[in-house]
Parts: sequence; structure tokens; C-alpha cells
Amino acid sequence: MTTVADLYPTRASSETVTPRVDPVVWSDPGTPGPLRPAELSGFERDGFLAIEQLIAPDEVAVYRAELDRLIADPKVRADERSIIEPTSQDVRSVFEVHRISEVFASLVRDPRVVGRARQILGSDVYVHQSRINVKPGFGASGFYWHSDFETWHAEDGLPNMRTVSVSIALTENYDTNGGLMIMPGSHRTFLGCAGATPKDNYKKSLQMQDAGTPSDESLTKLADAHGIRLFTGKAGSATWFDCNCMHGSGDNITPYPRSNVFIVFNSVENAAVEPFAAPVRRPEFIGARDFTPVR
Ligand code: 6CS
Ligand code: FE
Repeated sequence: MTTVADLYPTRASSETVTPRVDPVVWSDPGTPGPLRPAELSGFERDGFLAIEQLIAPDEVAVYRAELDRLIADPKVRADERSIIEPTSQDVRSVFEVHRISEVFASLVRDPRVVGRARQILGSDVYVHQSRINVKPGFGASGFYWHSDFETWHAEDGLPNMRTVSVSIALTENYDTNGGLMIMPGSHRTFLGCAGATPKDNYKKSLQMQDAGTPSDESLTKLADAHGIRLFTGKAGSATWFDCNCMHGSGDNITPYPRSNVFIVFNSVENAAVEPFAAPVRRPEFIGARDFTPVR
């Protein structure tokens, strides 16, 4: 079996910084698709692209109803795909919604969604991970600063940064209810984190990430260099962001839930191999092993 080069070492004894060697936008300029050239160059520069309305309000209602149906279903709540909020015991996230829900499967196949992913990644794509984040009001906890790619490389075995996420708001994202924050431009630096990955790390990391968490010093340097952008938007708005953006979100102590559906598209040219820095693979509902392209 040929071993794939580890371009982005992480989870060794100390933190390391590796400049990104992968392109951000993999398609040639002028490639047809839903994104205009200026949007693609903005994504290249910042590592993200905010879209005011990706889906219409009447469509949001369908997805919102599906989210409410899923989290009210005791079978879904008891399923290992559901992550429960540690304090309130509310459902925090449900993974692999594109496989357990035909409604969310249709969203993945929507040309406005998969078309943009193909254009950014310059190839056919498959879903590496999908989830609904409920982020209910009155105390839902946020997600500490991290790079998704750092986890997807270390624990799921994605070799290159050829993966893009889209977070589609299903409720209004105010500047007060725990919105997504990204450091613009941070996607061009890979921060290798210190500390080996514990076995079954995902059982804890999806509630409160520990392994793969950058040091205060590195976060301060990145924030000083890039700043921090908070994403707000109406239900139906969307944020596309590169897999290596440094991002996080705060707690939500307001009465207003910040629910979204989060889909991670990976290029079929970047299919997962063995984890680069973890003892075992994560379950397939978190890191897909079915590389069938989205059609
Ligand atoms: O570990 C993961 O795959 C997930 N964790 C976070 C905090 N963001 C990305 C991803 O959904
Ligand atoms: Fe994340």
C-alpha cells in the first residue's frame, strides 16, 4: 500500500506552523458555475464567502421543519449520530443528515449548493460530513477556535486541503446568538497542534474539543495578523469556508436558537486515507468512507 505524504504534520509533542502548499480555489478562472470570478477571488483571499440568500424563506421553512422533526424523534436522539449538549441535555448536533433525511439529501444535490462546491474544488465532490447544529437558546455552548482540516487530516485522513464547508442558516444569525467567527486569511497557515489524539477522541471532541486546539499564543498571533469576522445573516443565508480557516463560535445565552445545516464537500481527488495523527479512524457518520460523487 503506498503511503501518502503527510504535508501537514500535527499532534506531535509541540506546535508547528506549516505554510499551505495547496491551492484554495482549485478550478481554473473562468470555469462556469454559480460563483462569479469576483466571488472566487474573494474566497481565495479570505478563505470564506458569505451569501446573503442561498435558499429562499419558503425553502428554509421546509428544512427548519425537518430539523425540528429529527431532533424531536426519540430514535434520532438515541442514535450515536446525535450529540447531546452537556449541560441542558438538548440535542446539539445530528450528523450524517444527508443520509438519514431525504430532505437534507436533496439540499446536498441542489445545484446552488453542490455546484458551488464543485467550482471551488475543481472536481466532482462527495460529502465528507454533514450535520445540523441546533444551538438552542438559553445556554448552548459554542465551538472553541480550531481548523476543521486539522481534525479531518489528523483523524479522518484527508491528505490535502481540497475540502469546503457550507453553513446554511436555518434561523436568524444575530450578532448575539453564538454566530460563526472566522479569522480572514488564516486558511493559508496550517497550525499543527501539540498533543497526541486520545483513542475515541470524537466522543468528547464533538462536545468540547481538546486535541487539535491551538495555544493561546498562536491564536493571539493569528488574530493580531488577520482579525476576526463575525457572520450574521437571515435564515437562508450561507457561509462557504475553506477547510483550514481558523474559526469558532461563542455560547448562545439568548432566547433565539442559532440553527444551521453544515455540509462538508471533499474532492473525489482527495479521498480519505488512513488518519495522519490518530490511532484509529473515526466512525463513518463523522468521516465518510463512501466516496461516491454527489449527482
Ligand atoms: O470534528 C469535526 O469533524 C467537527 N468539529 C468541529 C468543531 N467542526 C468541524 C467538524 O464538524
Ligand atoms: Fe469547525
